[in-house]
Amino acid sequence: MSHEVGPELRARVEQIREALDRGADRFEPAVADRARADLDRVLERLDLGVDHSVVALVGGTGSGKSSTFNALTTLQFADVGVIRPTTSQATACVWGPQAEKLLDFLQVAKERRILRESALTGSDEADLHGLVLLDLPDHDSVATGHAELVNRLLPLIDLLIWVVDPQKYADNALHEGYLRELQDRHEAMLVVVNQVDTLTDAGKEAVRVDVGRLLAEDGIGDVPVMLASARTGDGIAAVRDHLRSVLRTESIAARTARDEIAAIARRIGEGLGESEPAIPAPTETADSLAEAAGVPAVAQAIETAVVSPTPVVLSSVQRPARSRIDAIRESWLATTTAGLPARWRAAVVSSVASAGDFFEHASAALEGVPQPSSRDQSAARQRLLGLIALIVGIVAVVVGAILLTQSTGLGIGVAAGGVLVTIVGLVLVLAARSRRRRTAAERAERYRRDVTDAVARVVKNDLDEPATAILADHQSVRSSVSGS
Ligand SMILES: Nc1nc2c(ncn2[C@@H]2O[C@H](COP(=O)(O)OP(=O)(O)OP(=O)(O)O)[C@@H](O)[C@H]2O)c(=O)[nH]1
Ligand SMILES: [Mg+2]
Repeated sequence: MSHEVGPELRARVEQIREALDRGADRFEPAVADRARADLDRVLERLDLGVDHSVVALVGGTGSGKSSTFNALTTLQFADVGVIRPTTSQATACVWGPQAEKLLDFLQVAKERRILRESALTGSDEADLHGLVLLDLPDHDSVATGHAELVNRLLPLIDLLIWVVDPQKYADNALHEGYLRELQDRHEAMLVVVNQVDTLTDAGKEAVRVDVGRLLAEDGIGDVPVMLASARTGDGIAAVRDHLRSVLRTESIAARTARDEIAAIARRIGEGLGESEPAIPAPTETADSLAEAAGVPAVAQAIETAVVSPTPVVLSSVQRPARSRIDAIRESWLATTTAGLPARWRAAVVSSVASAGDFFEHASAALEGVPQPSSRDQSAARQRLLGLIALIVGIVAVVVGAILLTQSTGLGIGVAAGGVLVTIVGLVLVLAARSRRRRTAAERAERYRRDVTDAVARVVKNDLDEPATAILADHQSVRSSVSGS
């Protein structure tokens, strides 16, 4: 195998476990419990090691499984005998890292294990790194006395090599009962017709065709057939090539674990939203609240009052209607929980301030903003000054006019002065007016802003922050579960 996937899959299991912990009761307890149990099972599988590919030699007694095992391993480890059946317990050869747990699980006796690729043996075996080759007892012995082994082995088999003998393959039922379970996985099978040294060239071809026919009759005609002789070594290299090709893909155990993890993640994912809903901007909500409390009207009244040259008494801000504040909170919740599954929605709802508390806090914030003064004192002073100047100026003009009719030389001067003072007075009055307008607009605006800020703080504390924490959990859980 090109790289070890065991640690990667283990990390993925941990990642999902942490997501379950973090999501806690926001997952359906039954779903979470099942996921945890499934993850435990995957871990057990991973504990066996998934970075080995398991290849088993099976077949009728005397077909040459043990001989083929020895030819493939270039060791004389498996017993080859004349007394049938010879092999009564499984024998294993391991290339690369030890596979002790796996072999324990398969109940291969310690003394029936051999490590092929080690520091001492040459690197010519490195191409089979990660392979576990098993020599099994014959079909009949397996069927009668090794049911447990078969049950444990079948899900772990990456390649099943049927070793058949050219004389007996037809009655050696290629379709033995326990092998039938593997029929869905044609790609994981190979038929080796052994002992071809006993055949003529024509005989070899005839056997190949006949075995192919039998396989086709069984509906597994795509299973490759190879001819070999464990005795002469003929065709063994081709079998080894096939083993190498098996090693190029992930082991079935790894793929199964990966599929199981994906299925677990998918089931958990059903309890999550596809994304996190966007929380409305606090100022937006604050604006709605201010509006519900009649703040725009109050601001308008402030503006009108300040603009007015005569004093106006402002009415104080009214408490908003509870129903309107509740409605704003509800609509905020609807937006903030949109698309979330029920449990996450409930988590958001219970994290935020209750309707009663929110109403109290929002009302207090509204009432807490002081209303500005409705008078602009300096503009009033300026206006008064202007009015006095106007009166003085007009009086001067009148006096000047009277003096003029009496041909007094002073008349021109007084009248001219009067006009000047009148103009100054007019300018002062007009300037005072525009100053009041400016002040009015500023005060109304500041009041609106202060109210919005105060209410926005309530929205942030009561709604925004608690909900943000839940949505952050959701996001983190979601990305852990999806493995991104
Ligand atoms: N001529 C010839 N004989 C072979 C070949 N392979 C194995 N044999 C002989 O066939 C007999 C059985 O070989 P084994 O390897 O023990 O067969 P097995 O399938 O392991 O048999 P069991 O363990 O009883 O199931 C032995 O006498 C081998 O010497 C071969 O390629 N050519
Ligand atoms: Mg044998």
